[in-house]
Amino acid sequence: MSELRVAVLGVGLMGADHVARIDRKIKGARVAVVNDFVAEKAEQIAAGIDGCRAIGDPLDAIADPEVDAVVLATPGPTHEKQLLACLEHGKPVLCEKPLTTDVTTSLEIVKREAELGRRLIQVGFMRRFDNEYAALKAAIAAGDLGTPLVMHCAHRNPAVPHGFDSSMVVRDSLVHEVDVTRFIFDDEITSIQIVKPAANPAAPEGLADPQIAILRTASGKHVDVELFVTTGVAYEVRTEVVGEKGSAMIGLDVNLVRKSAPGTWGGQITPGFRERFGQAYDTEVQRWVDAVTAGVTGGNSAANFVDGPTAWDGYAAAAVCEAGVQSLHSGLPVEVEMVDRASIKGA
Ligand code: ISE
Repeated sequence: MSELRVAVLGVGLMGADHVARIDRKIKGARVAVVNDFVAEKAEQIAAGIDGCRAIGDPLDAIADPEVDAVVLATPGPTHEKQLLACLEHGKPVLCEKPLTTDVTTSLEIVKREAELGRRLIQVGFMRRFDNEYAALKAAIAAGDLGTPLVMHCAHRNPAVPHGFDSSMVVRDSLVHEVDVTRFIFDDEITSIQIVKPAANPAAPEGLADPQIAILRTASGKHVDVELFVTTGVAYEVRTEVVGEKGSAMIGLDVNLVRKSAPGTWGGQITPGFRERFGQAYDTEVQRWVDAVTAGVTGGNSAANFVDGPTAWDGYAAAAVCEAGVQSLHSGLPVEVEMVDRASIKGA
C-alpha cells in the first residue's frame, strides 16, 4: 500500500484540525475524502487538497472503495450509525470521543466489533499520547512513587461553547480524566460523586460550574478533579499523582516560564486544548496510521488496527459518565455499572 486513504467525517474545529494534520504532518496517509453536514464547508476543504473529494453522505464516504480508513469527528449522536457502517465495511476508524452518547449503544458497539474478531475502532482519548502523561505513567511503572494512592486533577477551560450544560461538564470535559484515571492506574472506576460548589457568577445562567468530581477505583485509589470551564483565563490541565514514596505533577506550563526586568517572572498559559495537546494529537494520529497500515498490509489475517484506546475504553468512559450525571443530580456517590469484560469474547 502506498498511502493510507483517509476519509475525515465532520470538519468542524477538531475535524478540520485533523485534516490539516494528515495533510501536512502525518507520514503514510492522505486525506482522500471529507464530509460535513454543511456541504459547502467540506467542498471548500476538499478543493484545497490534491486528490481529495467531498462526499455528501457520511455513510457513502465510509463505503467508498477508495477509502481505507476513517476519522470520525462528527457530533456524538451520529457516531453509533457511522461506527456500525465502519464495522460493516471493515474500515478501521479513529473516533473522537464519545464512542456513542449512551452506555447501551456503546456496549452494543463493543459486542459488534468483538463478533468480527478484528479490532477496528480506536477512541480519540488523546491525552494517552501526550509526552507529559506518558512520563507520569513511566514514573509510576518504574516504581519512582512507590504505590500510587491518590490523584488530584484540575481541568480548566477559559470558556465553553454556547449551549454547554452541566451534564456536558461531565460527559465532554471530565470524560478525559475518567480515561486518564483508567490509563494511569490501570484500574476500573467503581464509583463517582459530583459536588457542586457555589457557581461562578460569570458562568452562563444554569451552568453548574465549577464542579468537583470524586472517583474511586476498584483497588480503592482516590481521584479528585476540579472542573472549571468558564475561568476566563486560559487552558489549564494539571495532574498530580501522590504515592507512598512521593508525588509527581504535570501540566504546569513550565516550559514557558520567563524572567524579565524589573524582577518579575512568569510565562504564558496555553490558550486552548489544540495547543496544549497538539503534540498528543500528532502522535495519536501518526501511531493510528502506522497501526492501520500494518494491519492492512498484513492481509485478512490481521486482527488489530488500533494502537491506543479501544471501543472497550469508550464504553467504560460512557459508563462512568452516566453514573456521574446521576450524581450531578443527586449529589450522592453513584456506583458505576459495567458488564464483566471477560463475558464478551474478544472485547
Ligand atoms: C472539549 O470537548 C475537549 O475535549 C477538551 O479537551 C476539554 O478540555 C473541554 O472541556 C471539552 O469541552
